[in-house]
This record gives sequence, C-alpha cells and structure tokens, in this order.
Amino acid sequence: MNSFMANALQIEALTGWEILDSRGRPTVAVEARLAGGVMAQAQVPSGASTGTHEAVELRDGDAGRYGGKGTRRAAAHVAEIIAPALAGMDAADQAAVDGRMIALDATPDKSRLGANAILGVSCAVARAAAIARGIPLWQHLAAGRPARLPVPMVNIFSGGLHAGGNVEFQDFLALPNGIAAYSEALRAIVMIHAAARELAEARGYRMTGVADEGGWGPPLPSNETALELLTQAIERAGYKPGAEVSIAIDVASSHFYSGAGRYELKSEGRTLTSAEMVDLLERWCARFPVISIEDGLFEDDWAGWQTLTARLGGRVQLVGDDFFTTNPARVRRGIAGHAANAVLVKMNQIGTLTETFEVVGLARAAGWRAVISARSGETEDSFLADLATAAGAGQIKVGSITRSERLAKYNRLLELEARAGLSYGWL
Ligand code: 2PG
Ligand code: MG
Repeated sequence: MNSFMANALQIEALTGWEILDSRGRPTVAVEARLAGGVMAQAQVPSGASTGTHEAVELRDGDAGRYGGKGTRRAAAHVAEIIAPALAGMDAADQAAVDGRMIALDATPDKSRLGANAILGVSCAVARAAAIARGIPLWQHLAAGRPARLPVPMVNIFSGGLHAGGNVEFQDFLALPNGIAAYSEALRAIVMIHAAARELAEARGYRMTGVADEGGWGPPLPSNETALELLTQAIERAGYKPGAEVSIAIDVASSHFYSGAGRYELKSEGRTLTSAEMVDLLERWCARFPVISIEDGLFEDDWAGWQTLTARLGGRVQLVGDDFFTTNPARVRRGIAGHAANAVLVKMNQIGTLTETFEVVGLARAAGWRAVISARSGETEDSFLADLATAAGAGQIKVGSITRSERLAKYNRLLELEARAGLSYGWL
C-alpha cells in the first residue's frame, strides 16, 4: 500500500446513534469516516434468547424510555470515548482497531463501553476500509482466507421465546444439505415454507402472521408435531428428506431449564433430566431427518454435552450457541473436553470482528463446523452475508425467508452468487 492510500485509510471520525431492530427495540448504528473521505455505516443486532455468558449489550436503564432498553449511552460512547482512541489508526488493520477497543473497555464482558457500541465500530470500520480499498466487503474480511457461499439453515417453525412459548423448542429449520447451488437451495426453502403453512392449516392449527424470525409459530400440541410437519413439508415441496433437504433444530434448552438438571416441557406436561433429553434427541434423529442440533442441553451442563457428543457426535452436528456464546475461551474448553462438534457464531455475543474470526479459526482447526448466525432482533444491514462468505464457514442461520431484515442477508448472498464466482456448499 502506498502512503497516500495508507493515509486515506486513517480513521477520522466515528459517530453512533440509537436505531430500532426488527422487534422495535433500540439498538445501535455507527458511521465511520476515513481521512480519504469514505463514509460507511453498520447496524448492530440484538438477541432475545441470550446466553448468560454473552458480552454485555449496554442499555440506558432509564425506565421512562423504552422500558430502560434505550441505547443512547452506548451510542454516545462511540463519539465520546472510542473515536478519540481510534483516531488516526489504519482502518484496514482490524486486529489493531479491535484490540484497542478491548483495551479501552478493559472489562471481560465489554460492559463499560458496551458490546453494542464496540461491534458497531468494528463493522463500520471494516466496511469503510473495504470501500476505500475498492473491494467487496467479503473480500476485505476474508483477508486471503478461502471464501465460500454458505448453505442456509432456515427457520420454518418457531417456538420458545420467538413465538410466545407455543412449544419449548425454539427453531425447526430446513437445512438443504444436498442441493448444489445457493439460489436453488433458497428456492427449495421458499417452497417448503409455503408447504409447511398448507399442512399446518390442513391439520387445523391456527395460523396468524409470523414469529420473530419470519417462521410460522402456530400453537402446536407438542415439539414433535413441528418435526412431523416439517418432514412432510419437505416431501410436499418435492424434495427428498435427508438426501436433499434435512432438518436442523435449535432446542435453546437453557430457556426451559428449570435448575437442578430439569428440563420442563410444559406444552407436553413433562419434565426431563439431562440424560432423558439426550435419549429424546437420539430418538428424534432416528425417526426424523435431523442432522443438526443446537443447544440440546443447558448452557452450563458440560457433562451432559459430553454425553450427548459421545452418543450422537459421530453422525449429527452438535452446535453450541448459548453454550459457547462465541467466546474463544469457552470454545477452547469445549474442544478440549469433546463437548460438541460445532459452534454457532454471533458477532454480538463477543463484540468484535477479530474475536469472531478467532472463534471460526479455532473451530476449523479442531475439525469442527461453524454456523454464522444472525439474531432474532435484526436490522436491514446485510453485513452477516459477507461475514459468512468471508469466514468460509459453509453454513449461515438468518431466520426464515419472510421479513426484510432476514431477506437483506439472503438477497446479498444471491448478489454474491450472481457476481462473484464463489464456490458454495457446506464443509
Ligand atoms: C438463536 C438466535 C437466533 P436469539 O438462539 O440461535 O435464532 O436467537 O438471537 O434470540 O438468541
Ligand atoms: Mg440458538
């Protein structure tokens, strides 16, 4: 890089402000301006079924605004505290930028400045650097790593905290594991989503609108019913369950764990132990084309996760979301203890791009899979599509195929497929 370009890439100004996410809850937007005049923005997502070990999303706590959930304080930190510390730094040196923010925050959970403020800066700076370099965001983020369009793992039925607690399990997803191109996989999902509605209606379940992530959230009698309907929907749409399109589930079990090793399936009127949960999941994998299970057990049930992995890890993808919270230290412990075989990667669980890529790198080095994931509270920012492609992770989870905060990501991937000549498929 010549010195003219290096100067043009210097961070000149950063501003943050409060915006709303797809649930109408406050989150943060950031704009970065570089010395050469480039300006770029990024918007930060926000979860509902959050893990206890996530980095802290700073909220104002002023009960008079948004029930205390305002983000004006986090947004103000961008210009008041972060900008002076980053001024003059090279926007293309993501590790240095993120490292300086981590040092400035100086807490283990980013609670001083707020992970929402820090992540907004991390992403806005990356996007500005890509524009200044005249290359697509995915290419800038990839930094020479092999990029790849990811297979979408798509929500069809929602439960748990994303659908008013109709059933306990949170996500019943279609995973097109045997379709050769991204656009064809997406088309399959659209048809499965429509078929699922028809089947549910035909069985008399009340269908009113969609859940938080755009999937159907009917009041089903049991968790198993969702699996039955989804398997039938795959067939009805014209695909072979298992061979072409399989099922992934996000149990999100920490959210119906009632302590002392008990999992309360209220909708079914029963309570299971950790061992019984493992039995149930194993039976489901035999009866339905389930090839991926996320958060099958409570986020701190390390021994249970080891049992689950010993029993199912050879044939099923076992993904830690609330379990790992995209935290390199927790992922290292999981790898050492054989407590899963895949990690869900959410930027805002850890708060910087550098640490996000570190987690993907750890997973890959251990022979684990990584699924790049959105949050249930999303924005119209398509950043995640470029991130997933750059990480070469092979899988992305964005919710369903309705609601434009979801489509922003799916459509960006369609654009990359059309333009970029990238390979596609899961690893
Ligand atoms: C999850 C996510 C996305 P949330 O649990 O995987 O579906 O939900 O953002 O609410 O944590
Ligand atoms: Mg999850």
